[in-house]
Amino acid sequence: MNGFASEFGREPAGRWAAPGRVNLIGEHVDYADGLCLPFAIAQRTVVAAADRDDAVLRLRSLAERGTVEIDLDDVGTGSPAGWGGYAAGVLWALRAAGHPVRGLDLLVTDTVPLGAGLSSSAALECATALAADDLFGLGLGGTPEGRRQLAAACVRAENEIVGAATGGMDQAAALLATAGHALLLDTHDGSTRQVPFDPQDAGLQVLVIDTKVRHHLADGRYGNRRTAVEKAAETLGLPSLRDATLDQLAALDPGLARRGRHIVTEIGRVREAVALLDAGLVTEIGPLLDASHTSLAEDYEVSCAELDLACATARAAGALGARMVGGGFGGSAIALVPVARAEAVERAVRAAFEADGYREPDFIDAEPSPAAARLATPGDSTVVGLVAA
Ligand code: GAF
Repeated sequence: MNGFASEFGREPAGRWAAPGRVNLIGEHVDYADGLCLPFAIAQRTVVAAADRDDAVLRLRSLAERGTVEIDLDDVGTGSPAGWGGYAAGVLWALRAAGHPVRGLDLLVTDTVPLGAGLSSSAALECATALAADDLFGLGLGGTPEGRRQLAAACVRAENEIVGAATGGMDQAAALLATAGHALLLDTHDGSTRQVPFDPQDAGLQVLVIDTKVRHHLADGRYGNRRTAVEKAAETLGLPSLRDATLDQLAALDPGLARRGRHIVTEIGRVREAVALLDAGLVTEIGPLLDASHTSLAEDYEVSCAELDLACATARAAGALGARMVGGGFGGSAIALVPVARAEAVERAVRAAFEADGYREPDFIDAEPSPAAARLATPGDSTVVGLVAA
């Protein structure tokens, strides 16, 4: 990575990259003991890093995120504010877990589009965690169990330092996914299983449609949904809504019942999708994606007009199924598209957005890719950017 030496006056000790993710299905259930099925994408956030003898974190970004410098002893809720909280929070959480972590000089290159619902924040956290793991000899990055501990530190950073009440799906995907698979994550016990998922092999493509509508997970709307489902579970006297029945939900006030219905039906759809993928029936998951979107839009109310338009247009132009991904209120949708129809779908979505006066969307071909790793050489080609539409 050029620029590290000019920023910090020395060479980096190495570079670490963590992927963004697309969640195939199982949205807004990772904080409700649910099941989700994300996969890592080829788009990555890269950090070049060198360790320091003191407890200072110096952070620079080649993208628009600016500069942060903080003593790790000063890291706390909301400090540092903004994007620096993700990286500083990870080092803070590792220290809090008893690991011998010191300061870092860190130069960040973002290639996961920011705020697009593809987990750019988790990518930054996980790349930082892996750099710290290597540079301070924590020995966690080499095993799934160790990576789970790194993921837990990343989640603490996001929950306690950044103040976003997110679940752990994104960090698990970034640290535990494998190429050619989706990661079945059971957030009840943190267990994972690699589920074969190779859209190309089935003549399909997972087309990401970035609406360019930006959102922030700490803006209150995401946390509000989490609070609602926790309240619903508490009202029913259940540890979570995971095993609630639709009959039980009917006893709740109608607003809470709708939120709960999303959780219960979405977990069911994940189970169905996994059964289809295990049986090699990738082309048959489309209706589950559509149903997931409807549930997120109507029961959970986390979609928006641009996401709804992207999904409806993609379906009409030949997608087998389409849904919003991530936290919602903007960001991206995915469409499962026969490769031969991909261009037509892109054209149709672009035209529909133009007709409605929306910003021009971006498109990415999302391929199930490997988890976070140290990069071997300066010219490593795993670093890719958003495909210009
Ligand atoms: C965001 C959160 F970070 C995840 O934990 C998850 O809840 C997701 O929204 C919705 O499924 O990406």
